[in-house]
Amino acid sequence: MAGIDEIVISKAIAEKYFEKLVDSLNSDVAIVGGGPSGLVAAYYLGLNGYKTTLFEKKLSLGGGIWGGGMMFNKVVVQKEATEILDEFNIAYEEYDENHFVADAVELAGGLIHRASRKAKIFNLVNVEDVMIRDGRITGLVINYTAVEMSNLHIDPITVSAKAVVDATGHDASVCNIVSRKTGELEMRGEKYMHAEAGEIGVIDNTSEVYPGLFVAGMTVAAVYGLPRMGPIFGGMLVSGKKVAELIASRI
Ligand code: 48H
Repeated sequence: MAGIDEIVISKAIAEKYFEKLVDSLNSDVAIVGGGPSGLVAAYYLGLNGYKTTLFEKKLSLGGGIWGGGMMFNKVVVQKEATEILDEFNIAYEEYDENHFVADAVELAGGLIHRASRKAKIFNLVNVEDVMIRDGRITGLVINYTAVEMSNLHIDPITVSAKAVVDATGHDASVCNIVSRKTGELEMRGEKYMHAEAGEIGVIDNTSEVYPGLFVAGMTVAAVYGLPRMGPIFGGMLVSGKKVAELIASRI
């Protein structure tokens, strides 16, 4: 343990962080939100060679996974999503032929681990606006979450991307901004609970909703007016994989 130097530690952190930030100013894909759909999308896009950056406003990634249902930290997925759990090496057990159970902490940790190997991840960064040129999203406007929380008047910075994914869950943050500022994206609003219809709807409607802007996960329900599904996460995982495939076919 000899030779450790506080200033070298500080320099290493600052240098490597800003190296990552500068490198991420231009990405193929920028994902907003580090919940299940965003993490799966980040993994598959990175795996397929797309330069991918993910912004998460909170300290921890994982979104709504950690608490399972009502803080019972187990999550349910359907059979169609188990191949994604296998790909991420996440354990699960069969509850019956339609329902499989995984540990919420392992699911969150496993998704974060693999996604962070394939994409550049920034936590504590809030996406507060978009850049638009000629009717197409060309990037994001970002600021530290602490700036928003402390209500300081500090201007944001910008990053560019060929495609943006709104994976911000119930908030549908990016879509709401685009809807409000362009008037060209209708937000139908998430509906009542109907797990099966919600799951199918989210997967089927994972799509490009505005030129350059794609939706995955619960944001799909907010845009398309679909039912919610409660603590079943297979649709989120499959939607994340689908958006990655969709983007790969477009850029
Ligand atoms: C940066 C942001 C911003 C922003 C939000 O909520 P999530 O887990 O999202 P999904 O869609 O991958 O998964 C949804 C699932 O967790 C869920 O809530 C389900 C299945 N509910 C069903 C039901 O019936 O209730 O993650 C979204 C992430 C969060 O970590 C946010 O902090 C983050 O996006 N986020 N990050 N900039 N402007 N807005």
